[in-house]
Amino acid sequence: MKVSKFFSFFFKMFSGLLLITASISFSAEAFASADSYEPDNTLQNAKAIPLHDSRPESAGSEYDWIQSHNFYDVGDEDWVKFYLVEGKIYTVEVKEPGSKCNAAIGIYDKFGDPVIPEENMAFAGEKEYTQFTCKADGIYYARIRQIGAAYGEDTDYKLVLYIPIQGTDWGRICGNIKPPVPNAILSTTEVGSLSYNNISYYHIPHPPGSFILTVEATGYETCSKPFEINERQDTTLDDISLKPINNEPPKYHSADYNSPDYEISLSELLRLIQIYNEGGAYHCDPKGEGGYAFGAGSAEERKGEPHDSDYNPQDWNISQSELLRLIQLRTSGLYHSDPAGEDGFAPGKPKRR
Ligand SMILES: [Ca+2]
Ligand SMILES: [Ca+2]
Ligand SMILES: [Ca+2]
Ligand SMILES: [Ca+2]
Repeated sequence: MKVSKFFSFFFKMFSGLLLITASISFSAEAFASADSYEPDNTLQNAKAIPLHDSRPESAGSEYDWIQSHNFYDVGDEDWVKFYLVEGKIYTVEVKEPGSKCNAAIGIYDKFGDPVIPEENMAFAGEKEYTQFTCKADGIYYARIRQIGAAYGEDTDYKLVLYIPIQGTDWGRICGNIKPPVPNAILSTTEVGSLSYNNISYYHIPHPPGSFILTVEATGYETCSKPFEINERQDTTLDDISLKPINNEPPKYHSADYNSPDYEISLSELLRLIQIYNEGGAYHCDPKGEGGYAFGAGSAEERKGEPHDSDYNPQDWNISQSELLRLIQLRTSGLYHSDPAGEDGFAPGKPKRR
């Protein structure tokens, strides 16, 4: 049958990719260890970077949002994402580079199209930066890649995103988002930021005056909060409680584990394909990639939560149709939890009923 031929090709291709991935992570041990933001080699795997507060009094604080990266092995590149407000100037800077770090910085929109030409002015061991004016509110990406053949030792660098003309009268707004959600967009007319991982605390440099903070998160009603901030002051806002759309708290699919963000990345899909290719049987394993391991395991190892992809029937085995369902959720871009969905999920963004 044509369809099965297509899929055997498809799986062969992915098995090849898996081998490549496995060999990269193996040889990495001989060089340097991966930075804590890996895997982040694609736009889809980009990790959020909040806006750095460039005031001297914020230097060295826990929330200065300076990220430590490196180019740990051949082909490593680092993608970050951030929310920008129209008409403002932004800087992405690679600072304190190791002697072999020769970074180029590219800025991309959500479609992966370059916003400005890639910047590569400095030599190895020198800081690099790019500066640009944002043309429309939205999420943007930076790709930091190594020029030349050096990887591993001495390729480390620090990465910051900041507003270069941040006024001396700026203060900052801080507070908590409940529940903590990754990639929530926090924005005013002046400044925007993405919440980082599952940290509920936000901490954003902001000019003084009266503003409205808007919080948008997948699966939740958009929430607005007026506030006032005085010159050079820290203003702690009341907790922001996000209300689930249709009163159904969003739930992540267990395939969506690195990172959980209502998007099934290629590497997340590959993990399920890997289980399928190994025969489909799996069991719970807290130390296994994504919380599961190959093979039927013991009865004890099948007492935990089954994988969300194992639903038709739930038999501790991933069938081809169950795998196809995950491909469908991935192809739609975002997915969401939906009790009416065949597997408790549905493609696309949640809609109000
Ligand atoms: Ca890296
Ligand atoms: Ca990387
Ligand atoms: Ca994901
Ligand atoms: Ca099954």
